[in-house]
Amino acid sequence: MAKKGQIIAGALAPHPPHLVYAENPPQNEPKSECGWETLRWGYERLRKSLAKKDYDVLIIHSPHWRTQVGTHFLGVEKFKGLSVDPIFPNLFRFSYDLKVDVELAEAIHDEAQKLGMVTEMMRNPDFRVDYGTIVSGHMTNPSWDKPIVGISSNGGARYFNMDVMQATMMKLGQATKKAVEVSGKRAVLLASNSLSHRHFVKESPIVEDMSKEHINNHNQYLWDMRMIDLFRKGKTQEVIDIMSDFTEQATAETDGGSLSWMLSALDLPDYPATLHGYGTVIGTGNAVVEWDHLNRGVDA
Ligand code: 2X7
Ligand code: FE2
Repeated sequence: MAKKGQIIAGALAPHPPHLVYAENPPQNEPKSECGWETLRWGYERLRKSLAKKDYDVLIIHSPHWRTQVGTHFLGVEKFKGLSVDPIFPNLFRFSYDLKVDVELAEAIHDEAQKLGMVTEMMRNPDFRVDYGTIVSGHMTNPSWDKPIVGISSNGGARYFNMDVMQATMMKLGQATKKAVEVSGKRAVLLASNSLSHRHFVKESPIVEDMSKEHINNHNQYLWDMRMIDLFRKGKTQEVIDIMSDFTEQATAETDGGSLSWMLSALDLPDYPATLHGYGTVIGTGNAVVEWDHLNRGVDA
């Protein structure tokens, strides 16, 4: 009998390019002295935790691959190219070379279609993979030795409203879960988004000067702490219930639906999540958080 596939973990895995810049991997041209350690150490803890569980594939939902009609999936086995952050080209010029689990991407695509979603496989081999997917993928698995499934975020929150977007993400989460179960694979889900997302508009002369790094304003911080508190208490239904207010009032990057998708795929966990790290990046709030779905959060 075929092995039953399962989602072994979900993680909030934010993608500020600053984190890759501060890590100095050989793929990234710009070099740094240091920076954003609380988040980078958080990712280190996430990697250690995931390494203990073993998994086959990373499924990444990214706010920076934004499709206006439907949800799209990377549909080519390999992508290679140079990813340059349009806002921070001084920090992120990353040569990527990644593998895609096209079979699983197609399975999620098909399940989503069955639920009435508008979907598309992206078959252009020269497509430039967005930096959200790359940064979350790199920070979670810097060796890139596992394939990914790349999922676009849909612009429905702006075109319609947050509730429409979130209802769609609930379906996408369930489609993801079903496809993973049928696949026989062990999957880790990454919601690639910051929490509060109000940027400073000027960089300090030394970008990694941590004496200049802090939250943009107190309101943003209060919202971040409220969300993290709910994650840690296992109250994810409440997270979903307040997602629209959070997104609007904290200018949060949850408007792309990554977090809603992941929580839906995990069936809205009522067990505690593990906070691996929190920190600000050019004023935005970011948390690395793991839902240990395999053990239902027993170590959290
Ligand atoms: O895309 C981002 C982000 N989400 C947060 C902070 C800084 C840069 O880029
Ligand atoms: Fe972003």
